[in-house]
Amino acid sequence: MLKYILLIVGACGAVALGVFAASKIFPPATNVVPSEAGAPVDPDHAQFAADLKARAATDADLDGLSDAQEKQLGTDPNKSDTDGDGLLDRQEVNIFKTDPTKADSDGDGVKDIDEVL
Ligand SMILES: [Ca+2]
Ligand SMILES: [Ca+2]
Ligand SMILES: [Ca+2]
Repeated sequence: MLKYILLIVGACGAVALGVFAASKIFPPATNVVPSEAGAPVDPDHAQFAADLKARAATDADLDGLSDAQEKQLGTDPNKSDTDGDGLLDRQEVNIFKTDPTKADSDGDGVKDIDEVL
């Protein structure tokens, strides 16, 4: 009986030693961040996702105009292209100076995107 107990204790010791050795040979990766699902993800991706989430808190449609700016401008804070003309709200306001609520700002029958590009 003692022989079997010693055999079991010896086997457990060998396994413990093996696990210890493996942890020294293959240390846990330090450059990965566990995802919500438990799978490791690229830290750059994790940072990008965190930045995007932070940005979405103030710019729901991620069009580059904050929800507050969109409220002031009369554009849809949940739609990146309020008038559906193919130009983002931010592009119309900051770059092309067209009306982000009208697909044809000057009413000449030609859509803004065809006039500015
Ligand atoms: Ca927005
Ligand atoms: Ca918008
Ligand atoms: Ca537009």
